[in-house]
Amino acid sequence: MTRLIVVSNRVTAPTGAGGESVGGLAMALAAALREYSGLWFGWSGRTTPEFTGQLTVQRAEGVTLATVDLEEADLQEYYNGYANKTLWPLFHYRQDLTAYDRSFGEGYGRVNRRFAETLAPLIEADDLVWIHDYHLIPLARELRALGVKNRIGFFLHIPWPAHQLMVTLPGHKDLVQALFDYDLIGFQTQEHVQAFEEYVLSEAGGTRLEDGGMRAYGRTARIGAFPIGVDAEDFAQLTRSEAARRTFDVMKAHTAFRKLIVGVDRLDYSKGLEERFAGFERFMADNPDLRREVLMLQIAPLSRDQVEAYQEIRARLDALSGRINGEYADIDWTPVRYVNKTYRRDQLAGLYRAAQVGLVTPKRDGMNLVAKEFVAAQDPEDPGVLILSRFAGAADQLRQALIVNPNSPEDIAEALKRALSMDRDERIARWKVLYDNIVTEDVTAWRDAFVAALSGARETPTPEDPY
Ligand code: ADQ
Repeated sequence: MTRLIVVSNRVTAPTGAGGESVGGLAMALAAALREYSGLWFGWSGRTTPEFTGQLTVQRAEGVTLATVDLEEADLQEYYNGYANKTLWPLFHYRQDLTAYDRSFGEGYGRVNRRFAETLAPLIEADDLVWIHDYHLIPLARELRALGVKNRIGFFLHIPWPAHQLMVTLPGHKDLVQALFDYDLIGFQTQEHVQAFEEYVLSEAGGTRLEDGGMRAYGRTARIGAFPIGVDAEDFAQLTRSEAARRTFDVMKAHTAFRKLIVGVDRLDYSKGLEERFAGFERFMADNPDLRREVLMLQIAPLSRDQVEAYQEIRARLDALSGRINGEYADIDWTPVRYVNKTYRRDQLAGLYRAAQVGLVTPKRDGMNLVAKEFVAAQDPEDPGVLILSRFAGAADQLRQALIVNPNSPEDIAEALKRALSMDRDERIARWKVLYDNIVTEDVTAWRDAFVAALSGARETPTPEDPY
């Protein structure tokens, strides 16, 4: 039987439906792995003084996890460095925050080699190998160098940037060339596919093939858009859980039945949180009569807090939320509730359900699963309204949301006003289409589409393309 081997930077033990939420990628992968006998390989999250390549293997919730520890220098250069100070900001259009430190590139190459050396002995002849995200772009190349001939697919969870931005990265050619050691390269949206193809056509002298593939650097790879989804029906079901109901009741009591606007994001500069706060502030300034009827709850757990840019955005958001409350709060009402905590999935479901508006306004986002979770959690008889950035990959599918430009506080303020006054018929009509979409294009559909494309890739190896 064909096994599936999933590889991602970080392996996090999946938990039950009501357990601690561990981020979009982890939830999606756990769901994918449960149905295949296979394993999930990646970093343990721990560091050791020296890299040993020692594997830790464990079973959790029907999934086999194989992890390896990294050195402190690996963590600094590969994870905090090349992944999160170079590729993440650049791919999210923040050239101003992008660091081009050569040692980061070296650490990135080293960790990908170490991953390959530890993983290669675990791979059996018929296994499909599915590698995830920007941390591991060169992994297929390293595996090929060790003789691995299996089908290997890559999925990028974040945007692929426009050609003109990509070429600002020193070493961009090498990075793209490394992608051609995969049989299948998957992106979140058609826009990312096009940006990638444009790069390959103009920078690598590549050609488009009739079957949706491309040829470049003497290799052929299939390329496609595979928009990731959520476990929509399961998430909808969670709203009926005990914890969700309790959270719902607490929110209703604490908001004193004011209308609740909710945002849930990792604290990250790509999520547009400053502009979102500014948009809410503008709404308050423009609508003195509506002001005291609403309350905004922004949940933003800290992430990557060893990276300076994340410390800076945190300080700015602390100041901004304080300023808005200082200006508008009263003895019995605080307009902004800003919380840096992580919640369980069932609690989040209850929170989303208690909200009249879901405010999802990233400046750039590969997909954005929060938008889909918000839709999943709504009451079909009385759903809330989703306000969604046009720069989230999810905007391609969720067209019945109120689509905004996240750079414009005025745009956000107007959408808030419209959402808060939208009548029930319109809310239901919009929500129905959104819900149908997230149920049809859920996480299982995503996995099946990718795995089917990977299985079908390279049906007939040629002498020029032996693997
Ligand atoms: P992220 O940038 O992490 O993911 P997103 O897709 O929104 O963004 O996923 C975040 C996940 O974390 C959601 O499942 C959410 O419920 C959870 N989460 C956020 N805040 C939380 C909190 N306070 N408590 C508990 N859970 C919380 C990356 C890309 C995205 C892409 C995903 C999946 O940046 O664009 O959609 O991968 O491909």
